[in-house]
Amino acid sequence: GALVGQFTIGGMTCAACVNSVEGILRNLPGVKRAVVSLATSLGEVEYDPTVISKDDIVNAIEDAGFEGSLVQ
Ligand code: 9UX
Repeated sequence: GALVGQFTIGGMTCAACVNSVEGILRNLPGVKRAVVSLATSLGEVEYDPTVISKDDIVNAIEDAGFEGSLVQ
């Protein structure tokens, strides 16, 4: 089944950054839901682990120009 991962997303400075990161995450294959907060620099992503990994999600955040890391 789907898992939920929490990620820190550094480098977001305005609401458009949030929309951009959410759009990137939601367009990834295997991602079902993504919610990003500017106030906390956190993103919550519901994903299918048979399609995409946590590392893939971190890499997508990085490729978009932000600093992504996994929250344990
Ligand atoms: Mo706002 Mo974010 O002008 O990459 S869109 S800083």
